[in-house]
Amino acid sequence: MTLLRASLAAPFLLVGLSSGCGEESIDPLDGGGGSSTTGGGGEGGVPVVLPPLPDVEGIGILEDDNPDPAIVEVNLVARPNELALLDGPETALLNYNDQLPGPLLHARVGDRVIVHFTNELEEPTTIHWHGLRISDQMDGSPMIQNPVQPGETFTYDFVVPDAGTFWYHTHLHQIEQLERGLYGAIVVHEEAFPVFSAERVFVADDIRLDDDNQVSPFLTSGPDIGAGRVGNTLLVNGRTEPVSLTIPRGAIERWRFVLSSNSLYYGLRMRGADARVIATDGGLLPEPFELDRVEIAPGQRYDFEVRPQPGATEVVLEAMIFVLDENDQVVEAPFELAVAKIEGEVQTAEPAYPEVVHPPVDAAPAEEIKWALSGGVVAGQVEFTINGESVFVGDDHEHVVIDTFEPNVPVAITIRSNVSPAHPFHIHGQFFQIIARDGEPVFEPGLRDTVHVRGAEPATILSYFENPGRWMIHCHISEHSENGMMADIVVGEASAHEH
Ligand SMILES: [Cu+2]
Repeated sequence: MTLLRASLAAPFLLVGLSSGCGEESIDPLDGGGGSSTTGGGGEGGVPVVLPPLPDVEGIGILEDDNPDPAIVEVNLVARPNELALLDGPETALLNYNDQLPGPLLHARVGDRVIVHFTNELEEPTTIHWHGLRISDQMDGSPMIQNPVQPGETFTYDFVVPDAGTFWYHTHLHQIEQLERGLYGAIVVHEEAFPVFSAERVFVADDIRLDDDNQVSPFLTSGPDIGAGRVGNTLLVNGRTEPVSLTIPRGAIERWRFVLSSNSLYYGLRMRGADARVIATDGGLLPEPFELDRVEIAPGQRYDFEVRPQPGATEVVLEAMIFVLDENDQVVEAPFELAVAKIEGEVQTAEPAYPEVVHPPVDAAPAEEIKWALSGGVVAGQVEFTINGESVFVGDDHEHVVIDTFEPNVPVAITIRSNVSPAHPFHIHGQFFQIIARDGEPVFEPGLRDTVHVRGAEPATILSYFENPGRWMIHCHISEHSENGMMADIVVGEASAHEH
């Protein structure tokens, strides 16, 4: 059982926000960041120093080696590692900086992030910064970046344009590299971030271990390919036990949740707390909403505002997951992910949320297109497709651009599947909003970079394609993407550097 640092029992002190950097609206069309060291500027242009970033508890943080407050400069090493996940033998994994998940990349919107990456694996790899709308040259796409070979280094260098909860992970040989642990979380704080009594991050995953606690062999046919490999052991922040912590009465906390699983999706719910969804993949919502339960697909994120209920003794975050019961029937069962004992008391000021405006979803789309997800067996090999195209990433990968978009023009895309139970479908470098399922409008507020396309229920998304470049689109189930359910789109002018 992992025990996180207990919350402060003393009354929480609000970090002073200077008047020069109070509420700011977020321009959804402004991809740029600007310096984070100074706020709006006081009288006579005197720079206003922004408050330090709050602690984010739950995962060790990447050490920032750069004294410039506007630059986060870190070192990441991917290499084989062994960790004690269960009693008995340690599990052979692949990790970033020998941690599972990899260490937390923590920045403020507008910061420049420099990652000195070293590949100490015995195979090539890249790092994808899932959800960051950065340059396609830094996106970790093996279609653009030459994969980093064993023993080689690469420097990722970009400005983070959006605040929110994101994650990073390998984008090569993903079936095995991702399952073995090459992923980590990213937290980017708003310039004038709402202040909570605590912030926590939870990264949930599952892994399939054999009787010797080793990662089970990877199968090339059957349900692992059809529906995606599912583990037999749940992991939260790299542990097989629910996260154990304490939360004081009167607390108002921000819980950031990343689902890094391969194909397992959760119904998330909370007991003992008044919880609201305050952010999705693309950051804070214009209007938080309350939940009994929210659905989360692989690759997606939610931020919750959590307030312990007056009569409760604990706050429990749990996942409803479909499992097989003893009669081999599919049933939904609850799994505790985090248990917070309510201890002590604090007084917490109401968090001041910045004004957030999302691109309108009621605008008539300039274009309505369809992406058909399909698959079959071709010459004895499973092959998944998008609009009939099958793209493989590997040593002799192909380049297939299935669509080209004008930047900042709304396009509605209906994604339909006729193969496999579901596809968590990810678009690199862009945000979109989910506007309909099976042709019916839905209430799924917030910016997304990943949409769960469930079988026989087409999902319609609306995107403004605000970030020019050449971008991958793919199912986030590794067995699907690596067997062809992957393609590229181009927004604006095609990238100058491709190979
Ligand atoms: Cu899929």
